Amino acid sequence: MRPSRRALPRLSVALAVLLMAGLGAAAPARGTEFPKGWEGYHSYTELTTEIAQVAAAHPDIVKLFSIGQSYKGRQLWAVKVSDNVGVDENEPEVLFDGSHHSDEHMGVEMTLHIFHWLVDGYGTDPRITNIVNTREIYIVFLVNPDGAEYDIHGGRYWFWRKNRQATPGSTAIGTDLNRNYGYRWGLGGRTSSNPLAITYHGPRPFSAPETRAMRDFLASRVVDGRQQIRAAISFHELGRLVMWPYGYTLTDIPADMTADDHAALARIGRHMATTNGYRPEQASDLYITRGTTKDYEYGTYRIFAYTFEMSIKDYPDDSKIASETGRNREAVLYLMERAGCPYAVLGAALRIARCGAFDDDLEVARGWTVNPDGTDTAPAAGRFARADPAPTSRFGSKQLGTATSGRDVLVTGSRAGAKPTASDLDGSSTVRSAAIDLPATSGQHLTFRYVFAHDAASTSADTFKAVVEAQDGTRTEVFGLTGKPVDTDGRWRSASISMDPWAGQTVHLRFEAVDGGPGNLVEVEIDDVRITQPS
Ligand code: 3K0
Ligand code: CA
Ligand code: ZN
Ligand code: CA
Repeated sequence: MRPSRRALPRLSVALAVLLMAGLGAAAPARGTEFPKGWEGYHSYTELTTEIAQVAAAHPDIVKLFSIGQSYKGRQLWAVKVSDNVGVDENEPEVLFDGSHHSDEHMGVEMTLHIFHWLVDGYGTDPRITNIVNTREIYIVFLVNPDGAEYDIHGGRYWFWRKNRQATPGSTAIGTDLNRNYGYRWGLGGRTSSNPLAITYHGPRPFSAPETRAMRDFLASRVVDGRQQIRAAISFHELGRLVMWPYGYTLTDIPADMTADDHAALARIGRHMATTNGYRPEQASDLYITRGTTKDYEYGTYRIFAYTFEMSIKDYPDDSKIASETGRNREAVLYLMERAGCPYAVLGAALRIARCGAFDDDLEVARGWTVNPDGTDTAPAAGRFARADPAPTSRFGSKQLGTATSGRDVLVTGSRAGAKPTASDLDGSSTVRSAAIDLPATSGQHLTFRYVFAHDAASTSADTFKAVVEAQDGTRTEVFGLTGKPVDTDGRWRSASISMDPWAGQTVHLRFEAVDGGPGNLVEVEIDDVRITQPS
């Protein structure tokens, strides 16, 4: 829909045709089939054939690719579905994945159904058409194909959950892919370091090729420093649950989650559960886990990530595929629609504040560059960094140990050190944001929270500025404070600046702090940098 940003590395039509031809050649005459009565489920070969056919029939909105290979060398097939599918447009992205656990075959049927809803509804169903035109939807159909094939070999089920990877120093096979992600990977609850266990977390985070492929795919969706994927569902079985992060802790809002995120995650999760009849809950309410997909997606990128546990029991045949996938249709469409602004479910004020051209609670990396011009004079320990600030005090509190959201802020000299001046600024430091595309509409405001604290030895040589850098490099100071010889304690304050002069432009934000005298103390902290929606 919106102007193109950059061309994606994509499979050319010719390459896609070659790929499909190659698949045909490599596939056995008859692939592994599901046990009798379950033939309606898709084996890996059937899945491969079907997604290639559907992709070939809809080249205008589907791009077929592989995010990598399984341990046994199977392609991990994925599609992108969107208008102008060959272009990486500036549209909110959504990710669906199926069957990290290979005996949870309904996940594959779910991702296939989502694919069909999108391509079949495009151009006929206005709601689907709108979603495809305004979103970029990624589907990874089957994260664990080796396990899935193993699970059905020989005409019976083997109840195989893990991948089929050899474990160093053990005869045991397989890692639980939903314990192998690298966010707070470790032990806790139903997570095991025993290679024999069905919840074996692997010898180290991302030891499995399948989770590495997911990790690398997620990383590839960071454009201009910012993760493009806003929402995700990982489909599992069983129990009919909608679960949001975190799984690693029973705490509802731990330090690595903001209150706004928790409220929106739970609100969206509860709404989805009203549409499919599932039970909504924080993942750890089921049991504690570490290294799961959604903990990684939210923890690393602040993706609104959910696990759906499908099905109410192990079904005796394939007759429940249509109803079990169909009951998630509304939830899936709803999440794709919410991905444009998840915070909007919390009301208009949050929608305006948090869904403009820029929104950074500083909790994860979003493309700030320290010392962008190479001219900073502050020592490394005194420069801006995104960090959990240590409190400092000298004649009252100076650097505050709290953030206005979550845990982290942009701060000069985040550590307290042995004495208050130990990690002092003592020079100049600058941070520059990633590129920000401002819509051509008036009423957008740059807002941020800040602390500017100094001791009584401060002079007008101590400064804190916000600067807008225009496309042509022109820099305009839009906010500035200077020091005075008065002891000034730290306090979180708010700034709001009109961005009307730059509407329609691509800009960078800069924050510049200068400590003009080595004898004094200057502390600067910044949190919740936003450009509001147009009024
Ligand atoms: O992702 C999660 O929230 C964890 C739940 C998941 C698991 O990995 O233990 N349940 S399942 O194994 O029964 N699909
Ligand atoms: Ca598009
Ligand atoms: Zn599962
Ligand atoms: Ca923060």
